[in-house]
Amino acid sequence: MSIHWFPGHMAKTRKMISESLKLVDGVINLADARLPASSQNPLLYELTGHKPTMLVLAKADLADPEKTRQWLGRGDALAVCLRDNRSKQQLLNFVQGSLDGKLRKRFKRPWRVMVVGIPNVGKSTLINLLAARRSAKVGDRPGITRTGQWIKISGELEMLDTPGILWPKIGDKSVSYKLAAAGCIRDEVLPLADVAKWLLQFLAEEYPHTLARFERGTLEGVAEALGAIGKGGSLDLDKAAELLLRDFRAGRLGRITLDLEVD
Ligand SMILES: Nc1nc2c(ncn2[C@@H]2O[C@H](COP(=O)(O)OP(=O)(O)OP(=O)(O)O)[C@@H](O)[C@H]2O)c(=O)[nH]1
Ligand SMILES: [Mg+2]
Repeated sequence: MSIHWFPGHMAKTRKMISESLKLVDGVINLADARLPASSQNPLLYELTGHKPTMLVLAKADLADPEKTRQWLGRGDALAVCLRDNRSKQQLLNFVQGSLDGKLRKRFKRPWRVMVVGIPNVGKSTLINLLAARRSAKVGDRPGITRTGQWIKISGELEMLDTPGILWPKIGDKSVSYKLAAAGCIRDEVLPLADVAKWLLQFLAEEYPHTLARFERGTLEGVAEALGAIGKGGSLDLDKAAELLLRDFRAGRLGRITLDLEVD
């Protein structure tokens, strides 16, 4: 199976990112701490590779802290919870430490940083946190930001919010399931029951304690436990999948990282 998921606005965004690169001093590549590898878009590295690029992992509050520590040990990156105000100073320090102040002084203008990443990782939330106001629209599903938007953070820093993009063809089946489980691919693209079954199998292997309340760790067990009952009293597995994924995305199953390999 491979997902062809590159709607028109993503192609337009790719062009917009390329054209905006000459205006910026650096790029924040925002990934999801639950998917430190799978949420890094190879296409974005291709586009922005020649600019100073800072890797930030958002949603660290939802990820397995031990796994996050391992990923951070691999190189220069910052993991944060963007819903926590204390992340603001950490982010500002990280950006400042990564950019070359010479350029800014020479042109006597604020630093300009572009924020890129796959859909729903928190790009607009990051910008709102730094700006300390709700300048960019955010939402808990992919595809909220539709066009580029410059936002003034301070007299010294401006940021370009961009719509999330995926890469045209996701070949690896487990990467597709991971992205879908984390809410980075629209729920209509893959059958939710398949995504939920993949998640249940992963959890049974890696985080079995999170399934204790679901008998047998099956989707049927989830339907029974969460009361997903359809007409005539039969189990509604689509509803069960939706409820399971909602709980996973909100962190109600615990702190879980879906990418395991650290090489
Ligand atoms: N728990 C948690 N939720 C977060 C964090 N960062 C963002 N979110 C939530 O993730 C969802 C998506 O946030 P957005 O800022 O709209 O994501 P985006 O990357 O701009 O998404 P697109 O514009 O669709 O590409 C929202 O519901 C945010 O509240 C975080 O660090 N932790
Ligand atoms: Mg956005």
